[in-house]
Amino acid sequence: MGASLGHFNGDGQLDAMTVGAEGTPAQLWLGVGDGNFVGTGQSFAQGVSTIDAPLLEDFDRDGHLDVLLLHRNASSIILLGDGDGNLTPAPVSLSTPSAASAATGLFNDDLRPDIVVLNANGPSNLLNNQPAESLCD
Ligand SMILES: [Ca+2]
Ligand SMILES: [Ca+2]
Repeated sequence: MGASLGHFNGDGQLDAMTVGAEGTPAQLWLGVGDGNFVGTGQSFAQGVSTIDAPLLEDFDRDGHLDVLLLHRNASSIILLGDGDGNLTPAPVSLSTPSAASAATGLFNDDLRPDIVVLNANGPSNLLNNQPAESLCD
């Protein structure tokens, strides 16, 4: 469970990506600037146990913020932002069967944000962000 703040549309107001308790979907809320947020009506990954607050990064480097939803006992997903407050699941499947946590950063010199997954039952692994918008071990 958790929430992460970022700019998902171009209005300059902070928005919030939230994940709830197990069985509830992840949702994007657009900030209106007075402390309130309006739901976009989009929901993702309902029924899947999401471990952490969403990780926000521009994974495909198109200038629009994207989301990693890290799942335990399931494949994690990346949602690609379009800069207008819409998110679309990326056509990649991230196998994270024993994930406990994750972080994103530039782990090699290609300037594409990678993901390191900390596993509960084994060594950590690095998902290297490859040019074709795919992440692989
Ligand atoms: Ca906004
Ligand atoms: Ca992006």
